Amino acid sequence: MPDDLWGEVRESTGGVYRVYLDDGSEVEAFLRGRLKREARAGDKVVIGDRVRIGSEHQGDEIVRTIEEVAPRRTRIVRRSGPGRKPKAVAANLDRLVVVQSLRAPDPRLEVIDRFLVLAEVDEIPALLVLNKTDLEGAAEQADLLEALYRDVGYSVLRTSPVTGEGIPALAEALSTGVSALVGPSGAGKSTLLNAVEPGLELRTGIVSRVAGRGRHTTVSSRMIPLSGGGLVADTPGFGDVGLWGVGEAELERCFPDIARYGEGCRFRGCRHLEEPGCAVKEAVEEGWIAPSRLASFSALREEARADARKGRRPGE
Ligand SMILES: Nc1nc2c(ncn2[C@@H]2O[C@H](COP(=O)(O)OP(=O)(O)O)[C@@H](O)[C@H]2O)c(=O)[nH]1
Ligand SMILES: [Mg+2]
Ligand SMILES: [Zn+2]
Repeated sequence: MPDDLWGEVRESTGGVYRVYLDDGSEVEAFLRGRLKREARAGDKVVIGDRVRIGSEHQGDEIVRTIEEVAPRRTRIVRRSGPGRKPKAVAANLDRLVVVQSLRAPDPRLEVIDRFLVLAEVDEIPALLVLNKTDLEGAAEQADLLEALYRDVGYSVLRTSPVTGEGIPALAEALSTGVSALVGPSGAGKSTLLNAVEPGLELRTGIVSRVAGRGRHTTVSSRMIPLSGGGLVADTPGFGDVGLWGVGEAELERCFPDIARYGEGCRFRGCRHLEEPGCAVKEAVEEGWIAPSRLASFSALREEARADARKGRRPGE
């Protein structure tokens, strides 16, 4: 085997990495040296990373190690608490699917906006999935949300694993590249994946969350290949990624609707609060921007400012 092989990390469990090599074969590899020290410091090799694999004969065995990590095209990061360094959970994603239920639990616009910001900050295309269309009152909710987010510029899908609505369309959307489903717990992410890929049998509902928290459970992240094409990143870290704060300077471009009108404000650096000649405020009053979007933007900006005051570096 030549010494210089590149591949993609498809699974990571307690220091063992399953790597899918460019020649189509799969190997298990470990970290050592500098990469191992960096991993201990929180700078992990994650699923989706492109890595160079070296191999060494030890007796009869071939030991493979990750020698190098290619620069990431995109990455999803998560903060575990105030002041903590953001940690990558997945790299080189092509698409973020933001899943929100229309009922049970009811949708929260600020939560949707946070997940969309997560996609925008790393320039990962986002798709909004409105799930549980089978529940009572869901249709009215869906009409409102779909209009709101289509106007901003996002693709929106309505789904229900119960009736099968939107499942072929979701499979089609996932059929190229690497996607990740994000969104609040209970929105139906695992149920949707099970519907797209029968036989996958991801655990769903509250029971699995409790079981997954067991102290001795080995936490693993993996990429699931779909039979219709495409891969889906499945990592336990996605549940709370939405809480990650984005720096104030980056925030406006993460709200395409606000950024679009913000160029027309009289003052540069307008915060779209009470400044005269604010084109964003005007657009909200005239119905071009949803009030909820400006509210989310303002809330996230306040968070970013509070973080900056605490001396925490915005972003990564
Ligand atoms: N009525 C209804 N229930 C759903 C739908 N999708 C998921 N659920 C239920 O919602 C709960 C949470 O789903 P789950 O997939 O575990 O959510 P996750 O936390 O986002 O992975 C489970 O009890 C599912 O059976 C749907 O479209 N309609
Ligand atoms: Mg789940
Ligand atoms: Zn303004």
